[in-house]
Amino acid sequence: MATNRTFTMIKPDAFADGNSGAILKMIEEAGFKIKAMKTVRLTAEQAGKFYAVHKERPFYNDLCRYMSSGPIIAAILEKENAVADFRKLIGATNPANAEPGTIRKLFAKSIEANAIHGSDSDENAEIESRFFFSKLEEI
Ligand code: IDP
Ligand code: MG
Repeated sequence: MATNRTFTMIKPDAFADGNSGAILKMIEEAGFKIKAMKTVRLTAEQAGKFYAVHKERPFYNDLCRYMSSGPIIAAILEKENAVADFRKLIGATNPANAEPGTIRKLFAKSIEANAIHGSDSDENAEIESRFFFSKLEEI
């Protein structure tokens, strides 16, 4: 996958609260192009696979429950320096530490229900995109 891409999910809390439109507007206004997007609901097992890297963390089971608690929006985004710029746009994992104006500062409820996901590397952006979208070559 091109390295000018990242992967995002609008998480169940933000989706349920009707914040998807406002969040997508911020993403587009920050210069990201939406290359692919869909609404899905993960099973707890699928959420567990997506977050397998956190398997040993104390919050893992809660995280899987939360991420499968309702629909999410999964999307592939394109922009120069996409991964780093998107992490900046979403803000710190814990909204208490997120910069003003970031998506998590505006919409996150807690360190767990933090509104949005952003890949942390080009490599993970590709792995995570393939988790949700097939035929990446055609996107
Ligand atoms: P990130 O989403 O900012 O990359 P990660 O450390 O990769 O943060 O954690 C993945 C997700 O797990 C977070 O976005 C959040 O939903 C949840 N999480 C992370 N740390 C905690 C915690 O200490 N308590 C509860 N949930 C957490
Ligand atoms: Mg992460």
